[in-house]
Amino acid sequence: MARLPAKPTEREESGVLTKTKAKTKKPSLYKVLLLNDDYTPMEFVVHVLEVFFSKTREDAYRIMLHVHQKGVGVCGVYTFEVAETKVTQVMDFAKQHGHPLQCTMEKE
Ligand code: TYC
Repeated sequence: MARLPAKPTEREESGVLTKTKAKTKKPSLYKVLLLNDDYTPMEFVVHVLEVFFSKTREDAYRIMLHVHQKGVGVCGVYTFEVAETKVTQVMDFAKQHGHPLQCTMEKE
């Protein structure tokens, strides 16, 4: 009997209809890190965490204090382009306000 054309994922080989599943790859994830320094005001770092990383004031304060005490801390985990954008935004914002705050990213 006549059959409608196979959909893109279907193939007919020797009368057997095979369907290959489209392969998806999970994107690599990147941690965005804040580094401690002696000059950036604590309140500025809390503000950065609230505005650019959507943290509550409580979480922002906790992360800021962790960075202050340990030297480095994670602000969030994102795909490459989002992480890169956050780093650029934070670095530009800190520079605009004359603070030496450093923000980097590293593969998870
Ligand atoms: N160490 C800074 C101070 O005492 C505060 C600070 C916290 C700076 C976190 C940067 O990523 C940072 N004013």
